[in-house]
Amino acid sequence: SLGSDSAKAERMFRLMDGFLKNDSISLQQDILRHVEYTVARSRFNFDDFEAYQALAHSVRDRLIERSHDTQLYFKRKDPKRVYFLSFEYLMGRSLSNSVINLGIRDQYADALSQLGFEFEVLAEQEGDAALGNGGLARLSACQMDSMATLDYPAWGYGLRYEYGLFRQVILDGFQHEQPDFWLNFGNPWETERVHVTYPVKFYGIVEEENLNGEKCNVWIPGEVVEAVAYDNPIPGYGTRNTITLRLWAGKPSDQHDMEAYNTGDYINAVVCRQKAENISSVLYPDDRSFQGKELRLKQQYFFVSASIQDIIRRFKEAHSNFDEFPEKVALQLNDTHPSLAIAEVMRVLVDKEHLAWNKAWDIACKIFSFTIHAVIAEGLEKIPVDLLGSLLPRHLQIIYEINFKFVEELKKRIGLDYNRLSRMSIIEEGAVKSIRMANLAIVCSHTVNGVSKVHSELLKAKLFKDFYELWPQKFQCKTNGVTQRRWIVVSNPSLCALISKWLGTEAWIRDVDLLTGLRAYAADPDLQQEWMMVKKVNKMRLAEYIEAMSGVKVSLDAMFDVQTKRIHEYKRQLLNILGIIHRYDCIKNMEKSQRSKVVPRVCIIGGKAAPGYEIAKKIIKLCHAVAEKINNDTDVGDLLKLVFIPDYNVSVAELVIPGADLSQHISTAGHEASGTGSMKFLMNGCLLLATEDGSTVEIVEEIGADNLFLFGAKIHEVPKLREEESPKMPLQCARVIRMVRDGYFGFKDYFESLCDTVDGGKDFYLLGSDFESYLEAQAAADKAFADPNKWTQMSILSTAGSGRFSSDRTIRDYAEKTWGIEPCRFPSDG
Ligand code: 6GP
Repeated sequence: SLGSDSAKAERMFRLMDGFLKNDSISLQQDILRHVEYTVARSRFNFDDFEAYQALAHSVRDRLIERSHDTQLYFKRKDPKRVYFLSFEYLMGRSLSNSVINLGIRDQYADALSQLGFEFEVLAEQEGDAALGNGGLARLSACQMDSMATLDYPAWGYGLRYEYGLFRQVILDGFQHEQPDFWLNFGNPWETERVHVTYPVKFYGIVEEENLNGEKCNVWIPGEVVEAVAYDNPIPGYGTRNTITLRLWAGKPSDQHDMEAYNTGDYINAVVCRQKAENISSVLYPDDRSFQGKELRLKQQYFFVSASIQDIIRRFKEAHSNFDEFPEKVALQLNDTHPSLAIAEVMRVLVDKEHLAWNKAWDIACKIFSFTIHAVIAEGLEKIPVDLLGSLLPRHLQIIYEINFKFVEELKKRIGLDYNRLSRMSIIEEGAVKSIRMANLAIVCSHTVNGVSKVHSELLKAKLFKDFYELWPQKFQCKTNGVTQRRWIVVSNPSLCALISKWLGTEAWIRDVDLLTGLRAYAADPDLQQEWMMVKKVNKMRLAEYIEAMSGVKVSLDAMFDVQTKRIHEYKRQLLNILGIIHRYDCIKNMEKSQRSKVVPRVCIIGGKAAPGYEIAKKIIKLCHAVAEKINNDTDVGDLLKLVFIPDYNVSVAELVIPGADLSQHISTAGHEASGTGSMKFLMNGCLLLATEDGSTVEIVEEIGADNLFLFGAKIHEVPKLREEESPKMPLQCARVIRMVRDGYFGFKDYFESLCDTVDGGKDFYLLGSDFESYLEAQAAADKAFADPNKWTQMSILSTAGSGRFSSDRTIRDYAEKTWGIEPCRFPSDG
């Protein structure tokens, strides 16, 4: 016998000879061991991909060790935890980020070189985990990194889609979508937890039963699907803490369908079960347009139900009284997608734990907080009542009950103002009676926040004015941030080294406010020289990539002008393209002698369009048609190039952002809730050309208006401009649209409806109105670029002022002001 638990632990520890070691020999041995026994290739014969797999597994071992320590420690300390519920995460690659956060990148690079491999080359073998669409999803990933680094006791929950965001393939200038079966080559980072599974119920009926004289609702489901956990470790930087992103996948359940098997229709029964597994198979590729689709709703409930069961199980391991629940649990709703969690918590507390309704509601109202990422009401999810009623009959009853009690309470507060009551109701009457998920989330959450100052103000003044007037104390602002670990340290190692050298410390990687220290050297010729060199190296990398992807050779002396983000009318990639046509037209019409004054440009556009978004797809095609014309015009040569970077994703962003001189964030004012791409460009010393929208307003506060190029209508001017009888259409703008309409770039008929959106009488996104001011801002950028020292100084000041836009700041703010949690750091020196 092994005797006591501690003796057992002691012996195991000895058997394992302590924990994994990080010296070069141990790392080499580990990698080879994984080549031989995990990848099952001979250690005398394996290629780069197999080397990457073995390397990833050896890193994973170290992550697992740390995550065990972290979880055990959390368990022992039992702090209040935050559970971050998000339907989407854009994690990208994990290898470089992991070894950097573990602090063993150099050791690995050394070990690999002794084995005859290069770290960077192997890192390129990794595919992206793209379980999300755009800003919201990448924000979740950045926030996980900050939660781990700041030692918060946090869990991320989400769905393990088998197909991530579609791959964008461009054929003849048109976008085509291809499935992203990212698991095809295995995913070395995740661990399947075969024992962590929960049944998730759908359909069926609700019956009233008598339980010890009390009425009680029992939901008899029509379908049960099993959710199984896949754990993904998230290592913090400069700490041993490693938290978990737990993603759920569908598995057939044993609980159901026994009947079918017994009646002999075996094959059909198996096929039917497979359908159930499909719940988690594919990510919806639309950001912000919702459709009341059953599968989408099933996905939402599936992930919410499994997560809540897991959270309650963990709570019950240490507690027996639900009064303590709000002291131990904070639940963060990342947009409306997970807001069924509210009804689910109520169902579990009332129907299963048999708490009184009011008591359960009181608890629910103390644990939920809600972040809104949308600007327009149309962007908010509404679920048809019929759909919800058939899929989740008990939840519909619960939501009706919540709404009934809310409206009764509201009548007492505001009287019988029926317009207002119907605006605020969780149920929307109308052609299709629906549930307003945002209203449900606001009614229950103790805190509601927008993602930038202007967005948070808009929520209070417009979108949720009624709620703000009722509960002003609920409304907060949490300006987004991004993690400097991924967006400087991982993606721009030369800049990282340069910053550390001039600041004399690496401490800014955890304490990003230290970046302001760079301000003192912004005019220093030595720093400027080195800063320019770093940019040059990154531009070289990007130029090579561009040539490989599109065959276009670009000059490193040109200004690299980048707009990469999802394609949306409100983000105005079309304004950018029309501006490029104008630039081309000007060069063509210029005296040859004047051309030497033109600042050469490489315009880079990238991003995906939702598969059903016709106008966005036409914008992509127009970009290619214009590029075709310009890039083949030898008369213009290096003065102007236009390239579209296909399949923009996290790993492409890591290459593009450090190589950009200028980046555009040119949404019609009042439409971008925050914008986080701009923050990544800013950190990398890229100058912004932007409208005063979303987080740009706060960037201006940090770096000053003379360090970026602002233009366009302001938020408060937009409604008035839209009301004008005939929209403003300056001559230059009319002229470039004419060129498109006349077939100058081909595809005349195809582009007609696209041109209509601008000069068809409505110009909803105000391209015409902002056009002249856009050109002026572009001219100012040209002028500044022509003075390299001035430009470099602005660039240094951009990085120096980017500290406020770290997700570390955002997460600390959430932890202190919203979640009420404290750091819980595993006691070790990292
Ligand atoms: C985006 C917003 O459009 C963007 O402005 C913001 O920076 C980002 O969220 C993070 O807050 N929204 C989405 O990606 C989305 O899908 C439902 O919203």
